Amino acid sequence: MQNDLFGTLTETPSREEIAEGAVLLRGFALTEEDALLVDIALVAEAAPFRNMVTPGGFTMSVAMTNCGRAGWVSDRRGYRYATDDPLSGKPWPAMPDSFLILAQSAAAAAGYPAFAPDACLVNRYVPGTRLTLHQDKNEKDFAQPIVSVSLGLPATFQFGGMERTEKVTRYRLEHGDVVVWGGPTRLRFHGVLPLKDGLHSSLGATRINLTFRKAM
Ligand code: MD6
Ligand code: FE
Repeated sequence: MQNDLFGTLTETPSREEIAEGAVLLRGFALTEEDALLVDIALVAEAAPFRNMVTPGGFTMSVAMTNCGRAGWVSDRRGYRYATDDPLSGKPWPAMPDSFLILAQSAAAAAGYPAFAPDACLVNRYVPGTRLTLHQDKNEKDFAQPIVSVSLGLPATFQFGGMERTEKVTRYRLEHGDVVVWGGPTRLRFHGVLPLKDGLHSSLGATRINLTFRKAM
């Protein structure tokens, strides 16, 4: 904790290596919070949040949208990246500068200086929403890391191994925390436990996660 001139208590950003190639930057996004929230609202206006269907026919509890050249989509045909939003048939909204600058500076702080994301998946959780264990493997280039930004209500993030059955470590991710994740951990299983009830001062009963990838 830091106490600035105005007596405001702020968390000092910290850097914690949670595995080889994976770094947790607590509070890293806090200074950009206002710009990020404005830009999330603009993205969601152009490409509304929707609950996608898995190839197995289940409706996901996480509501999603995308910005950038490529957007992650799921339907009965499978998981993939697409340049157009299937709801509108138009390209996804451009990646806002605030998003790109944050993603690149977080990647650099974690030891990935050349991160060039072309996709940002925006996930929206409400209490009860969860994301089951999965690997992020629809991207072309696993040499590039993923940058994941947490906003709003806290969540319990599960970080597992290369097999679904391996034991998981749990991390509490709070408003402003950023996880950068690449190298030997790029394909580790991970998920989010059901979101607990609560009210966040800027986002109410919501958690928003931004995940940046080089997809195409
Ligand atoms: C979430 N995140 O935190 C979901 N994937 O809401 C992810 O699925 C994720 O945080 C790959 C790397 C980092 C992540
Ligand atoms: Fe993921």
